[in-house]
Amino acid sequence: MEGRTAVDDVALGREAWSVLDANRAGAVTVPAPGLYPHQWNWDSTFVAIGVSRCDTRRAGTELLSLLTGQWRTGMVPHIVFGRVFGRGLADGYFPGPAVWRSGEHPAAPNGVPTSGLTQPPLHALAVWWMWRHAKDREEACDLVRRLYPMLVAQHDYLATTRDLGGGGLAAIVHPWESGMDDSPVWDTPLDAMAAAPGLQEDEPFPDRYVWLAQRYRDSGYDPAYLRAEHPFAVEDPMFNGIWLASCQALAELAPLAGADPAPHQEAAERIRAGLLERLWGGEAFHALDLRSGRLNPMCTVGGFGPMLDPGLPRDRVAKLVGVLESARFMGAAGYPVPSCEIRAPQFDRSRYWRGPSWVNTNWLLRRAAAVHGLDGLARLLGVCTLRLVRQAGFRECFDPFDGSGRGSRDFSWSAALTLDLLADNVEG
Ligand code: 2M8
Repeated sequence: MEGRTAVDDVALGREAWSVLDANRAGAVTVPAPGLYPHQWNWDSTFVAIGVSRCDTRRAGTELLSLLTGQWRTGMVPHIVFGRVFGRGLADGYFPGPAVWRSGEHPAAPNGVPTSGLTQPPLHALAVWWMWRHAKDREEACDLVRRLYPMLVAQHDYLATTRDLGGGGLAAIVHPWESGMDDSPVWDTPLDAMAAAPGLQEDEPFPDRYVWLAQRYRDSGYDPAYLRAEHPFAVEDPMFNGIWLASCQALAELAPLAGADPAPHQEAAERIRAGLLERLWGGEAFHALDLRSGRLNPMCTVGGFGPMLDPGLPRDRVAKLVGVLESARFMGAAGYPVPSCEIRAPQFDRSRYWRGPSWVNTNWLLRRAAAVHGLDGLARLLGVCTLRLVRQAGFRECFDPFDGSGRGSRDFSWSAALTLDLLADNVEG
């Protein structure tokens, strides 16, 4: 499903639905059956956002099934393994359940194998999106009431176990938790880790990733180990910008669940203060390596995450938009938004998260532009994203210069978020 010259909106929407149906196994939509045959955390939130435009029940089912993997600590794992697409649990994706061994942990759900890491907490925003767009209000309110306590537990986990820096932000403890796995932002902390006992200095990156996950597992997924010893602890602006937006969403949903919105508003304020005090680098937000105490100088698409906050001061928004629209990002890309600034030596137009444009980050930046009333920018991001999928298909990511597709074909979040853009009639 690619390489077509032009497709009208109705046909494009039909193609998106058929991709989502083909990638669905029971209640779960997997990212891409060949490469990622299980349920992934933030992928399912993007799927829920897209399908909620006309199928509230399917959006709710997607999120509820992801949350069957939630640990009693509140942690929502980045992969929930299942017997899908005819594969056994053991012979599909690596690292699979045998590496994570979630079944041995007392806080993990019984009988639902998961990873031991999390991913960006977009869930509450996805539930708010579903509620906002639902035609059947009663059905949507029921879903909100069911999901609300799980979302609160997730946020509590981040605010306690993951505030490793003590500044109100959540730290990620593995690049996989960022969702932007191979971003050059992780190169420095991963290089610093090379001196750790038990790791070969010239260990290739994929093995370092597995080694890091295994170290955390071998600690018994222990919060005290994370705080004191784990070699990778980074405060990431996209992860925390998404968390902030989800706190605001929870505050809006609280009355539907008969709960008090104030704690979520206060949490959002704490995260905003943390972002401004700890991650602002003068013209964009940067990742803070808690082990070295240094802000990473790289400017990537993740640095725009805090723009999801409508309360971000206007001078900061103006600076961020200046960088985003410059030749460092959108200004020199035919098919924005590149995942890494173009002038950086680490920029690579074809390698995952080191240059290509992605539908999900475009969607997040479009949402960020919209919350600040930047209608022209929001429209441009919507139009450019639809141009990508019209020309190259629902690919996993795209070359930012010529728009050609990269990675998996028929990728779920690219299809789902296309449905969301079409529902807004961005080209109309
Ligand atoms: C990619 O990440 C997985 C590990 O979680 C991988 O590289 O194997 C990332 O693009 C991530 O954002 C995404 O959630 C996942 C599944 O689509 O693939």
